Amino acid sequence: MSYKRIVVLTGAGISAESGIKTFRAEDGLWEEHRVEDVATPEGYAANPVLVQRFYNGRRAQLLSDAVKPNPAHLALAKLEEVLGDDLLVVTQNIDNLHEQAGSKNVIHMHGELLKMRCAYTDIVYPILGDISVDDRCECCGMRGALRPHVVWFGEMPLQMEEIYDAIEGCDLFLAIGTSGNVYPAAGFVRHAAMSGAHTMEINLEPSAVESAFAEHRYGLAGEVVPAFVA
Ligand code: BJW
Repeated sequence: MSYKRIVVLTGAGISAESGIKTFRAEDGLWEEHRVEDVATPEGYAANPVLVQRFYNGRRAQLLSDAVKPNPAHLALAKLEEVLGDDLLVVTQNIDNLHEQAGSKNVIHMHGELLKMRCAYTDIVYPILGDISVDDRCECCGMRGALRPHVVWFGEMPLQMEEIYDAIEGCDLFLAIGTSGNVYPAAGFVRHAAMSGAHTMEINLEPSAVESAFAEHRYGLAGEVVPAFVA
């Protein structure tokens, strides 16, 4: 690997072989729900019980023994052992499979499933079980204040300044397992290319922004990523 500073953007496709459904496949994560109902602040305000149940179910799945990091997560963790802080993983995923694989330099731009946040104070807490709308928040004592620590449509993704700084300083921008439908993440490739980085997409199929990438490798992330970083 001749690249010195790498930013890897990961999406749901990297966790698919670990048994976590992607969003936009036919049997995807939103199959039984309208996106507006479970992934917007308006949907949460209208039916917090439904939204908490949706995330409680995904949390239980992540914590089950069946879900483990796959060779793509492991290969990126191994690459970090070589590059240290010069490898940054920016993930849109709210699972913790990169961390389980051993990656340390990870930004969760769409939040984390194993955290909750007080809607009034923005204090973030770790969580290993269900959240209920009846739970009292530790910091403000209010019932119903605790919401999933995730970024819904219309909300600002997290750590954007750090992400853009890293993209501007990288010589390789690699996107893995993301459909390129959701912004600002889908726009990172253009930013990286304009900043002079080589850009590569690894995905099952061409993404919505595939024409912005200089290089493409199509196939299962669990096979293509280890082969690429080896
Ligand atoms: C495999 C594989 C295998 C399968 N191997 N590959 C009009 C134009 C532009 C933007 C907008 C617009 N109207 C509104 C917007 C903004 C909006 C947006 O983008 N909307 C679009 C629908 C158009 N964005 C926002 O609102 C964001 N906020 C924002 O923009 O704030 C303002 C701002 C602007 C500029 C700078 C900074 C801020 C917030 C977006 C929040 C997204 N939240 C979600 C839910 C998170 C919580 C949760 O998990 O429940 O994030 S939505 C969902 O989509 C989730 C994902 O992270 C995200 C992306 O999905 P991803 O990862 O790409 O998954 P899939 O399923 O789409 O694709 C998987 C891919 O993997 C596929 O291609 C498969 O082929 C592939 N694959 N198996 C390799 N084994």
